[in-house]
Amino acid sequence: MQRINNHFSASSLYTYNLFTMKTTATLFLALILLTNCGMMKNSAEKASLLTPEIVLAHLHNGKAKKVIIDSDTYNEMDDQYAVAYALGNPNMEVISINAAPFHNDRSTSYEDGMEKSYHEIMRVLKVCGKDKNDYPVWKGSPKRIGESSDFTPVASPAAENIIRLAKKAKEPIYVLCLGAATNVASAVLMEPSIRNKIVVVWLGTNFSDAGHQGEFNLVQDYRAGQILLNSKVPLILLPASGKDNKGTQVLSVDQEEVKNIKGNSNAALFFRERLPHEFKQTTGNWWHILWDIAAPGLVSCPDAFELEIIPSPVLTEERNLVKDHTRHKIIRMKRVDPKIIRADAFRSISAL
Ligand SMILES: [Ca+2]
Repeated sequence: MQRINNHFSASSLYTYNLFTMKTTATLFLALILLTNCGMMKNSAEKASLLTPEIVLAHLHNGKAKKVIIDSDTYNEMDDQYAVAYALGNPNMEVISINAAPFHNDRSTSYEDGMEKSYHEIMRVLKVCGKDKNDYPVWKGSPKRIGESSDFTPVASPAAENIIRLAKKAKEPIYVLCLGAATNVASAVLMEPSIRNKIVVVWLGTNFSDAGHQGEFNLVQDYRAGQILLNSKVPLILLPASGKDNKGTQVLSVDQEEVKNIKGNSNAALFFRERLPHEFKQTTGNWWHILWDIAAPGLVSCPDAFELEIIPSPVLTEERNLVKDHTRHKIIRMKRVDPKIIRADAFRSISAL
């Protein structure tokens, strides 16, 4: 398994001894799995036993992780790279892929965005020499949780897939949420006990110093974002941008960088030439930000990230992110080394 030295070791914000964390995490994970067999079924309102410290230790344990990808794949050109990155990477095992809703100028409605994402996932799988028999693909919600005012979950094959896989998991599953959090938040509302089995990695929000929360994935389903931050589900937040911190926006690529995808496989040709060319026709240049590769990047190369444990911020009805030190804790990315993640992504895609 590939290991990369801790790029941020000198300035890392969390000071826990990793050896102690790993030992503690192993014991706690065993306890969690035992208690899940019985009494925890009746304690849905309790917080997850997967504390941020245990999640950090598990993330850094050097073992391959099981992941579910939940992706608004057609909305941009970064989800496709993120999916291929995960498929070609030895540090994770993709156990299924969900289509998420979105509505922008590439869709006529949230349902249309979800349907187009479903077909885009199929296109990416085909390009990578795979199909539904290799990786189950599920349709997600046709609408937002935010279309009702009372936080009502939206049942979908994708949400039910998360619940089904989480219930039988023997190790935490990382749910890589690359778009609106509708499917994931619905799954947590429908079956709160999965909070002991999943870790949600969400590309959502901006850093609070960016002020008003206009981040795309959050705006797509604001209620779903509120649910993730309120539900006590284990959460690793990957913000897009901030005033003094660029967040995942540092993951830009240009025509020269994309040439680091090597070989002449269908996947290599698609991601080095065809997909950037498709977007060049609409944007006029090759330069692009691949925000979503941050999520598989975190699972594959956690040492390339500077992470901090913070009280889960409150998303107000006025769409501001407000600190509240009385709240439960989550993990948030402070900084990522884009060179490490780009290199790992392109190496993984080259291996397809
Ligand atoms: Ca996305």
